[in-house]
Amino acid sequence: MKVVYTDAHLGHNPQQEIAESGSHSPHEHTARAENIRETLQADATMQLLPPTQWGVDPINAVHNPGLNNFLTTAWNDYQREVRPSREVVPDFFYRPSLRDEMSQLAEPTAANARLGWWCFETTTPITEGSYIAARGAVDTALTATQLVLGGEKFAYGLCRPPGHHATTDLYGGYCFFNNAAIAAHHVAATTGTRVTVLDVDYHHGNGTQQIFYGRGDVQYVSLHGDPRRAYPYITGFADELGEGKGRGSNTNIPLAAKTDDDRFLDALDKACEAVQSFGPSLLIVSLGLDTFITDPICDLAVTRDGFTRSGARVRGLGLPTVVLQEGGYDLANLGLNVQAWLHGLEIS
Ligand code: OKP
Ligand code: ZN
Repeated sequence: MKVVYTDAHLGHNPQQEIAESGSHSPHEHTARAENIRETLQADATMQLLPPTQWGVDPINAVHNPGLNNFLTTAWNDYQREVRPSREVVPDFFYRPSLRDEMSQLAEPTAANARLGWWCFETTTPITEGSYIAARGAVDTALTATQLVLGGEKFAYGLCRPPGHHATTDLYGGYCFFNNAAIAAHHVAATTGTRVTVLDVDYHHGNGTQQIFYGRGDVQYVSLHGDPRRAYPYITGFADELGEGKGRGSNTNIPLAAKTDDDRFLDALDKACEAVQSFGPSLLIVSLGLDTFITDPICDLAVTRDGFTRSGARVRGLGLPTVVLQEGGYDLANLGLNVQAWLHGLEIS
């Protein structure tokens, strides 16, 4: 299988994560992607190649162009205008109800205010090279997608930072640009055919759901920790089915804590049935390995064998498939888990 990778991700190099009323070393860090790269590089069935450059148009086709515009200079603006800091995190969030009964504002001009305008939470620091890294992840997703459009049955994009929490207007949840949504829109827009994003990360892809919620040409199907207990809390409920033209093209399958291989595969069966009835021409998998039994921030109980079985189940759909990296935080097992999933897809 072709594996798209760029070392541009190394530029996004946070050393802290502000969460749970404190600060700790970040769960989402450079070693994650390096561990995956090393494992796949040592695998004779995998061929690494760099992404090509796609520019900002595919990003601005999905996101508010103001988001890219902001991220381009956010780190530098903050250094100059607020204070020198290797990592930049908002300390004020614009919430529209602050101005209930009043007209809503346009984007503010102060660097600190713009941070809280474009970001929804505190765990996604901007470092000096974060923008370059985020662009590299989008290029990686689009290059892997192009390989599949060009006739490869499967391709894997080693995207870092991940993408599925980024909405039309907002970054957060370790995500700047929604790599999978940008790839899915690119396929729908350039081929005129239906596309599905199947999201098997532990966390609900609130961004991907939001971006396609009103569209009938891109389906979103997700398995995830029940938002009654799991981040991002505000989306991922089973009754969110899409709206307008998108009615029926959104499927959420929330999972109980300690869900094991057999129960996860049962849920994946249901997800695959939804994919089959939508009838896409191409599948994009948002691949998170944070459903793993020893993941440090999640509470499911999927094993490596469960990942191989998951890949094999997705192979059973018989669709050209682009696999894009999202989460997974058990560093010692991450590369091996990605490899197991991809072997299930390609070899089983
Ligand atoms: C990104 B991906 C909860 C902290 C949550 C953000 C998690 C982002 C996960 N106390 N921090 O979906 O793996
Ligand atoms: Zn996740």
